[in-house]
Amino acid sequence: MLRIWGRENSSNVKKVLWCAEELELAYERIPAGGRHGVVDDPAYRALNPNGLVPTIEDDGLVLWESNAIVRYLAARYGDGVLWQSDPVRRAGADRWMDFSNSSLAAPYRDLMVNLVRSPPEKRDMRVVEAAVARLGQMLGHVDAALADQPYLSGEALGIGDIPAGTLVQAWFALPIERPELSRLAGWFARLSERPAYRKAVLIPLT
Ligand SMILES: N[C@@H](CCC(=O)N[C@@H](CS)C(=O)NCC(=O)O)C(=O)O
Repeated sequence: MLRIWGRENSSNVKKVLWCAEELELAYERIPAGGRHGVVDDPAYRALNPNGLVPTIEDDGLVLWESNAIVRYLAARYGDGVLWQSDPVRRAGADRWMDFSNSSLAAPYRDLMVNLVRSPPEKRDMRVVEAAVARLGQMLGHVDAALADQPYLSGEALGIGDIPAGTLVQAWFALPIERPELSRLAGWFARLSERPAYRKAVLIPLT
């Protein structure tokens, strides 16, 4: 059975759990990272030398890096569902996975560290302000892409929606001022109707 190591409040772990839920895969989740520890155990380091989560083991394959895991699970178990075999359609979705890592993840992390994981007296509000501005600007690109299609992956949910869809939860949940991005809000509403998203992603931010 698929095994997934990681704490459920990690955005990178959520991507993998959401993907597994969408594909209706049977899996075992082993809590790891944060207060659970485990990631510094030699046995875990042998699986993932970075000591980060998530890591998976599936049918003898050990894999880390959340986006690579999502691609693997979708390609192996979700052809025609989350995975598009047509290279052109897949590239259109795949691009948003890299965009999420390169442009959304850093300001998202700044918001989480300051507004969720730090007590008020330890928050750096200048960092928060810059992160809100940067994330708003970058999510503007997502909003624009959704003018022509209901999902970042095209007409249906796919790999391209998973990383950005995971991070956008915080954008709508945190007490910040948001620019009006109606297509982004519509996409988030569509995601929020999905049982897999509700189970893996729409849990309290901690
Ligand atoms: N690029 C990696 C980043 C992994 C990562 O930074 N994971 C964080 C949680 S989101 C982590 O393991 N933090 C240490 C911990 O939880 O103990 C991925 O996408 O999998």
